[in-house]
Amino acid sequence: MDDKRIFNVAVDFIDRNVDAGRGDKPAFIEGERSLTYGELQADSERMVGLLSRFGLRREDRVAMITLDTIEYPVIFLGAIRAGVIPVALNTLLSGEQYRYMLSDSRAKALFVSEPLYQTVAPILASIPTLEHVFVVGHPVAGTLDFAAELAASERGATAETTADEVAFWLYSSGSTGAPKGVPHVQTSAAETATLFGTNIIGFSENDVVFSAAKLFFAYGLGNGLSFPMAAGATTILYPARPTPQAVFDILQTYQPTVFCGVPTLYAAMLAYPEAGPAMGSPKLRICVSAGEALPEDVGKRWKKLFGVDIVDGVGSTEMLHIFLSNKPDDIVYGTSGKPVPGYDVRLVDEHDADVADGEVGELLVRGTTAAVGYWNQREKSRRTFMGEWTRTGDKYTRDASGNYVYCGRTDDMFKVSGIWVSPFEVESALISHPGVLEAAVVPRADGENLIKPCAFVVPKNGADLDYDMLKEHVKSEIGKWKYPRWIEFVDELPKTATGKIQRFKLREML
Ligand code: 3SK
Repeated sequence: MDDKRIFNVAVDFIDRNVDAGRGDKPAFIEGERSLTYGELQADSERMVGLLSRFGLRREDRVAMITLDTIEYPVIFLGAIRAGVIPVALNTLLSGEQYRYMLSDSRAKALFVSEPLYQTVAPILASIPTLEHVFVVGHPVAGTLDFAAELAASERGATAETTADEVAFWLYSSGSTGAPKGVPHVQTSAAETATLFGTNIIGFSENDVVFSAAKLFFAYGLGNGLSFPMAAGATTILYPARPTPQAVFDILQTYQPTVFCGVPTLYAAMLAYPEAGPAMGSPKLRICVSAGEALPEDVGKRWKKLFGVDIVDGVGSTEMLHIFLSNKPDDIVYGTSGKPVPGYDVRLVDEHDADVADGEVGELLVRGTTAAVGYWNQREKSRRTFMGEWTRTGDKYTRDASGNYVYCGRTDDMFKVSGIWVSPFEVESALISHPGVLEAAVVPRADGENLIKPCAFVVPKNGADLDYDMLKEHVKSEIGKWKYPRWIEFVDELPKTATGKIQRFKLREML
């Protein structure tokens, strides 16, 4: 149903906490710096004034290429407070990719962190719709100094936005094709916070969260901003790359109660030479994983070493956060769990007919947090946003207990001798070998032009692996016919900025 209520998510995330007496409580901590809920209220209102001073009006778009520093929530929520739409961009892209997104979104202003300015500087003059560039951090000649401009701005009033009005955009990169602008409405972030943050993870004001996934990523935005703010909790921000060593340092220094990572990071932390209980946070109560399915072996080893479970779930930029998930008291490693209450899912075949338990189908999801569509990409929008149901592009099976088991991206699945092979299942079997750090499996034609699995394997430091050893290991784990017929040993796997393996690049290499 259309929702015309006055609703501004900045009010819900900030003012509600101040009104509840949390004005002096840190909402964000970044190294030596912190920002209380009260300071965030004042700064986000000043951000409204700043936008107005520079002629930016409700529904205008402003781009953010902003690291995870305490300015991030000020810019993001301040713009939303003004009814101006922040477009959060991945901070790891190239100048050309930014040229595309800045042109596509027609953002009128850009808020860029100083360390990233050099990447965008060469393309800025080629974007006629961009009127102002604010640099966050050390001032850069020829640009506006965000801190100085914010300090010079009066506090402005919150726009009376409505629930169904667009609040912010993210960009979905997908594995191929041009990135797609994904507009989300005012209520979506608050709803993900209730449905997943509160109802599944049990976020409360007592929590301190660290998300290795950055705020520009839908997964990181929920973990590090929407969920803790909806609960009045505190987030630890870390602007640099979250290496295993850096994450262990953060866990020990800030002692978060909730840690959110991605499978690659959990695997790398487990492989870290000194990894052990003393390296973790003594207050950690739960970990969360998404971005890719968590291999069973990684989840079980993590629980054994650190004594804390990882709640593995699946979400998407299009749905804003996780809609299918394990639950802290119902964890089945190797599965993505069950639908998060508030969402419905279906598994369908190529004719959109529901498949039976145990059969592979494409996952469709229905829920209130779906994006409005893709910006200016009508054909792709129609294919993905099919009325109430949203296509995920993921293939799954459902077991007899109702748990969903990931098989691979629709584009990554392949048939061997007429039977679907889940690259993820073969990869999980490879990863369960103690000498394997990471693995990716793709189809490859043999001498008779028949398709067989081919694996790319990243060995753990110092591991002495060979083909026969891994072949026998996979056969013993998942049966005799799915083992890789070829194994290439590599130093790393191609991945998206958010940690998803780009199997299409490996297919192209073959
Ligand atoms: O990839 C995921 O599983 C995910 C989870 C939450 C939000 C966004 C994404 C892409």
